[in-house]
Order: sequence, then structure tokens, then C-alpha cells
Amino acid sequence: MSWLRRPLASLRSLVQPRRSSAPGSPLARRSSTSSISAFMPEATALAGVRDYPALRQFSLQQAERFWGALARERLCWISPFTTVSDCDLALGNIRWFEGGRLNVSVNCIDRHVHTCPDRVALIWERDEPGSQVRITYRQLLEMTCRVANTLKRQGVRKGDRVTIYMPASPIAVASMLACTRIGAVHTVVFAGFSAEALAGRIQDAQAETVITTNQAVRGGRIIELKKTVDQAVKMCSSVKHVLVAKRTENEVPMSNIDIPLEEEMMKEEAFCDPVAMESEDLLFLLYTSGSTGKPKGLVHTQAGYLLYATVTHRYVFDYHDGDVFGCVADIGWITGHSYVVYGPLCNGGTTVLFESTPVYPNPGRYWEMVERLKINQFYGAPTAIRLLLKYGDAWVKSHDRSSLKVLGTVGEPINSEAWDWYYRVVGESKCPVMDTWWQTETGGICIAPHPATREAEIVPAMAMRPFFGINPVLMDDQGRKLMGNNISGALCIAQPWPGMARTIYNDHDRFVNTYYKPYPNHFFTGDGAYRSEKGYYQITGRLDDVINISGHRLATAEIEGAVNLHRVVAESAAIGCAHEIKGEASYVFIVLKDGIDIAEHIITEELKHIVSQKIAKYAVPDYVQIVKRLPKTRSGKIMRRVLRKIVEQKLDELGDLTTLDDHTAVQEIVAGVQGDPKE
Ligand code: 7RM
Repeated sequence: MSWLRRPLASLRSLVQPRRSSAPGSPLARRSSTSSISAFMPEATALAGVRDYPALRQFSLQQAERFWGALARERLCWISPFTTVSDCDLALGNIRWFEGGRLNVSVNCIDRHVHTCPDRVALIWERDEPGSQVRITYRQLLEMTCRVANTLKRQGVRKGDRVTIYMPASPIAVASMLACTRIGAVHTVVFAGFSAEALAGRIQDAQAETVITTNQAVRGGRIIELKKTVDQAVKMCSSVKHVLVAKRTENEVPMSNIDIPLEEEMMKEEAFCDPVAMESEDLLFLLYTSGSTGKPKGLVHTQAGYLLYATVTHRYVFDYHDGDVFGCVADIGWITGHSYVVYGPLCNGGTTVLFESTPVYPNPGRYWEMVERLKINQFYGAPTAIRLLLKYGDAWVKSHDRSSLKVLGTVGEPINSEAWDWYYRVVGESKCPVMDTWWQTETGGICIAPHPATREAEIVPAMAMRPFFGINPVLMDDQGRKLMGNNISGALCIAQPWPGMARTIYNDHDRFVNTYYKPYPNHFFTGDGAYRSEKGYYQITGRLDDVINISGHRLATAEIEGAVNLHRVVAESAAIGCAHEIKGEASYVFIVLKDGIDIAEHIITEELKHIVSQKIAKYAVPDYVQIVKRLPKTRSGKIMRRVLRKIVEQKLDELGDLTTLDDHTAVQEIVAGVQGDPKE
């Protein structure tokens, strides 16, 4: 079956004329009025959509009709929306599908229970290989309703924030969906974050309820999740209840605010009425790093986010009914939200919840799982692929991967060697590789090789084509739009799409300043990109002080904030440097306080400990170098660009040093780096 025909046919049905009306005719023009009932009859009218380029053009030029038709067809509404979109990018005001009401959990569960109650919704791939658990849509509905009723009994109401600190598991997914059922706002915190990082996010969200598990199990080891929550909750006066699910049989200390989740939910009814939510009501907050030391809680809302996750899941991965979708991201990241939970479930799919690591119990884990679960689409991170490549082909080839149809990567640039290995060895040159570019802010995939025809070329290690409705532009330093091809610039998106973030929780000014001020009337992504001779996009990396370690975002300011807490550190500068497996690692320069003498290897260990306590293990610096002073401008700004070039040993590319205050700083650091035995 051709990849092209089915999805194109079904998408095309959305834009097929019901009454003939060429774009631009009076009938078509009326469709731009704000009332959905006025343009509904001809919303789907479009002459001349014969291929993907035409459909893409339609999605951009008649975005309202395109998204309106999709929203009506793909989502199940309690009451219909009256406007498709109402956006003002200059002010960062973004609204989609207003007037409409729906419930996300109904879209992700109930409607599939009506059509196929015994279809498997979740396959929980537990840490212990071979011990997977399957949950049907019927079972997921019951679990979700019981958790929802438990939350209600604890006093959780529409709009309340609930922090979820759990490993990937059915109860975690049921907890997210339970929030959506009653209109609570979930904020999932990656269960690898430290107590302090968790506390900061609970405080910012002013969450009164936390859901966690007694322990977690990963790579054969027990992780004391509940203990971390206990430490965090001590710093958070807002928290009234902690619901504790059991991942292991081990007992953990329970206090008077702790509630055993499974025990309580079994006392509740197995059905809970879904709350009708407005399209623009909050769905979830998800914290991500910006360029300051304070992570920002990006806000996603109900209908637009859900629609975008659903549509991108279906078309980028060519997902069909009955396929088993295996996204190995953790639910604590946006990838887990959009492509483990919301996209696949809204499409009535079967989605894998991966609890383990790529190397447990051995480096064949992913492919043994692909064989055992018959996974059709596999979506992972370049860092894991680079790691597995090092272990050799035998771990892959000893497993039957004939179920695989599409491969995907996300989170960071993939180098050609890793891309090639993924394509040739893992996919046996039969599966297209989707290098998908997107962000927490974009809600779903924005640039990926598909949608395109099956026959269309895929250039290795390139995200390539904007998704329907996505209009990327490149800007120069002066904020001028760069025309033509074979050019690089700041990646912006020129027109709104339903999945984009609506604000930063409690800080709309920061939202506008970060994303909408730099290039007026455009969403600024923070990334640089190259547009090739043929018009394809390749992401070149962050333009701000955000680094990307193993696909996880981190601000250099966050690392510095933790490092500066050490009693002997006077000041510090963190930068990202290339790392074979992690993509980037952090390299920290420190200046010691006057009169302090400490060996570099000792302070390195102490700083690693602090960073892991304050942020997370993945954030610990790989290198620490003591320097006498940092290169600064005369106005006192640290010149990280200079530090990066020194570490990359590109001394001839130090660039303009006219603003540098003290040239000896650079000479000293160069001497230190070059003499560094670690290099
Ligand atoms: C989905 C996710 C977003 C940042 C983004 C980029 C980088 C993501 C790619 C990529 C090169 C890719 N959300 N990034 N995908 N860089 N190629 N295919 O990762 O909010 O956590 O990170 O990640 O810098 O801005 S995120």
C-alpha cells in the first residue's frame, strides 16, 4: 500500500469541494467570516489540491479552512467552535477554536471505547524485559475515572494544578488523563529531576496535589522517588496531598498528607463524568529551560494542542489503525506528552510506555522490544542511537525488526554517521527516517521529511519539510527576512498554528519578550537553521545560552546558578561543548575566591554533586577548569562565545575581541585548555 495514497486521500477529503467554489469566488470569500456556521458549508471547498505541495499551500493560504475542517473531523466536540483562530503574534495572543467545548479524555479514551473497547491502548514495557502489561481502552477509561474521582474527593477542582512526578506507566498516563477529565491542569516533572528542581516547579505552579510512586525501577536499580517528593514538599507550603502509587512492593514512610492511590481509587466509582472544557482553558504546564536560571512553565490549552499532536502523529509517522507506536521518550518531556500520550491515544492507537534504558539488560533492548511487541514506528533520541552504534551491529541484527515501517528521531541534531546506521542497520534501508524538529513551545512536530509522497527524497540528517500550516522563515541579524535558498539565519515561524504554546505560566511578559519581540509578528524559535539549495531546512543549533545534553534542554545560567553556590566559587561560566554520545556536554570555568587553593579534580567532584542535587544528574558538568579570570566585555558581560572557541580549539575564530576588557584572561585560559590532559 502506497504511503501516499491513504493519508493524502483522507486529508484531501477534508478539502474536497462540496459545492464547487473556486478560491476567491464570493462563496469562498464568505468563508473568512468569523462565524463557523457561515463558512462551514464551504469550509472544505478547494479546487486544485492534487498533491502535497498544493495541500501545503492550501494549509498556509487558507489556514482557517484547513484547521477548521480538521478540527471538526478529528476531534469530538461537546459544542462546536465559532471561530477557528484569533491570533495577534505581536502581542503573543493566540486563540484557536473559541466557542467550542470538548473534553480531552473523551477524545483520547471514551470515543474509542465505543468503537473498539478491547483494543490495546497502552503497552507498558516495564524495566524487566518480557514483563510487559497491556491495557485496553476500556481498562484505561476505568483507571482514569477512578483516579479522577480520587482527585475530586481530595478537593481537586477545575483549573487546579496537579504535579505528576512518576515514571512512564499506565497509572501515570491515567493520572494525566484524570486531570483532563475534571479540568485540572497537570504539570508532569521528569522523574530524574532533583528535589529542589521539583520544588521550584511545584512552587511556580502553586500545585496543591502531587502524584508520585513509592519507588521507580530503571536499569535494574531502585530509585527512591517518594523520598525525593518528601524533600521537595518540605519546601512547598502549597502542597496539601501526595497521592502515592505503588511501583514496587516495598514500603515507604507515609505521612498524614500521603494517600495510597491504588487503595483509594478502588473505593471510587469506575465512571466519572467528563467536564466540558473551553478550547482555550489550560490543559497542562510543562517546564523547560530558557536562557535564564529560571525554567519557564509553558502553557498548552485543550483543543489546539490536541488537534496538532493528533494530526502530526498520524501524518509524520504514517500511523494507521492497528499499528503499534513506540516512542521511547519519558512522559516528563514534551515528546512524551505529544507522542506517547496525546497524539497516539487521540488517534485510537496502541502506544508503548518505555520504562527502561537503551542498554538494560544489554544494548539489544530496543530491538528485542521491537521484535517482542511488533513495533511499527520507533521514535527515539539521537544520543541513544550514537550510544548503541558503538556497541556494534550484532545487537541489532539478532532481532527480527520486520515489523518496523518508520523510524524517527527528536531532541537534537543527528549526525550523518548515526543517521546512516539507524537507516541502514536498524531499518535495513527499508524505513524512512524522520528527523523531526520541534520544541516544547511548538506542541508538536513542525519540520520533518514527511508529509511528502513516499517517493520524495529524504536527505540524511535533515528535518527538511515544514508540516502543513507551518511557515518557517529565516531572519538575519537586522531582523530582515532572508529570501532565496542556500542561506542560514534565525529560524522563525511566520504564522500561527493550533499547537503553539499560549503563554508562560504567570509571566506573559517573558513569553512576549522571548518569542515575539525579537522578530515582530513572528514566533522566534531560538534556533538557527539553514535552507538548502532545494529549499529544505536543516537545524544548526541554539542561538541563545541554552545547551542540549542528550536531547535535554538546559540553560547555562542554571548550571552557573548551582555552581556559584559552592563556598569557594567566586564566579563561573558554563558553555556547551561537543560530546560524542551526549551531543553536548557542559564545560564549566570557575574563578576561585581569593586565597582559596583546591585541586581541580576535587572541586570537579564537589561541583558535580551540587549540580546533581540542584538540577538533575544529566546536567552535571563533564569538565571543570579553574581560571584566574573570565573573559568579559568592558561592561562586564562574560564572553561565552570566546570560551566556546577556545574549547573547540579554534583560536583563529575568536572573532571580534575589541570589546574584551583584559586580553590576558584569554591567553591564560588558552594555556589551561591546551595543557589539559582531559582533551
Ligand atoms: C521536542 C523537543 C527543543 C530544542 C530545539 C532544538 C533542539 C529538537 C531537533 C533539535 C536539531 C532536531 N523539545 N531540537 N529537535 N535540533 N534537530 N530534529 O526536543 O523543548 O525539549 O527542545 O531541541 O534546539 O529548540 S525541547
